[in-house]
Amino acid sequence: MADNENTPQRGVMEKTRQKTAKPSMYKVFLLNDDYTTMEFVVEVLESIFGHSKVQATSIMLHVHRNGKGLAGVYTREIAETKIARVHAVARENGYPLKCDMEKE
Ligand code: TYC
Repeated sequence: MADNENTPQRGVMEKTRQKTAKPSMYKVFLLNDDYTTMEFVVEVLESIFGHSKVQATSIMLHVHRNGKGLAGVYTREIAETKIARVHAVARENGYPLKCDMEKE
């Protein structure tokens, strides 16, 4: 009895540690194609991934030359939403631009 009254904090500590576990992170990649314009890819990297014009141009050229490039790293839900936005804006503009994601 006395022992129980003196140690209620243990369970609280364990639960707190479980809830602060870091979420898995996902890399979002942009894929090259022959039809999407360089200007459009730069706009996507600025508007959806928050890169500066200089960063966006550098990433776009990397994708153009290497086939694939890292646009950003996010939690699963944010990564999925960014990919859906890229695909939606690309289709609206008649481009085949594609993204994929990979668990870090
Ligand atoms: N290869 C495209 C062109 O020459 C440009 C491009 C770059 C397309 C990056 C997609 O993810 C991409 N117009």
